[in-house]
Amino acid sequence: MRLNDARPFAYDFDLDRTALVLIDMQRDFIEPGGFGETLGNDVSLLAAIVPATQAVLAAWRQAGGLVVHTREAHRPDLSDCPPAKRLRGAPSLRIGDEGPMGRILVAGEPGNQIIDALAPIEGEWVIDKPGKGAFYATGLHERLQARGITHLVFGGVTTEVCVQTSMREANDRGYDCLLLEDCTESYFPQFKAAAVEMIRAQGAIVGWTATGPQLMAALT
Ligand code: C5J
Repeated sequence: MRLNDARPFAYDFDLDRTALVLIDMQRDFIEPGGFGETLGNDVSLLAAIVPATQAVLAAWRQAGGLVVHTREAHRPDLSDCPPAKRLRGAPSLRIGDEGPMGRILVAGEPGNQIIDALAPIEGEWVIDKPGKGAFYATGLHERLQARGITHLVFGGVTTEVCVQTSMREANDRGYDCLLLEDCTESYFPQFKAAAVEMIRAQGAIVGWTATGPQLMAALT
């Protein structure tokens, strides 16, 4: 398959060797009362990408492609949360604290679930990651290798933090990565714009960018 409208140039992919990776579309970031809001952010900005992401997810499922969902999640004893991560800054609630949706960024808590609109279905992978990147301490690379995956199409939040970190990790491991611009968002629009630009700069130094409708057109 060829996505002619991708930037900075066409993106070729084989559906059997490509996974759609949705980063951290969990209640902690997208709904009020979670980690995103404790940091002082307006979470409604992130909720705006849900319809576009739902459309791509439906088309990808229809085409039969592999779907990977990630969640930023720590063990309940926080043994995988470095103090440097937990204690930095002055959020109103820290990782592990009890919030309106349960303990912040802790696996199994209500706030840690993928939002209902994008809930994983049988056969899709759900990767809990203690870091910002999807490849740190998750075994994701080994699973993708075993499945023969060479290309990754990314959406999710936030663009400049967990999405960009995951794309850079993937790029260094040899994957050809594409970011769906309308399926990713930041609490800071200027950070999203900069991240999108830097990903595709210098001849796709981190990867390609395109929109959900452009990808869906290539799938048909
Ligand atoms: C952040 C994420 N921003 N999923 N996490 O802390 O981007």
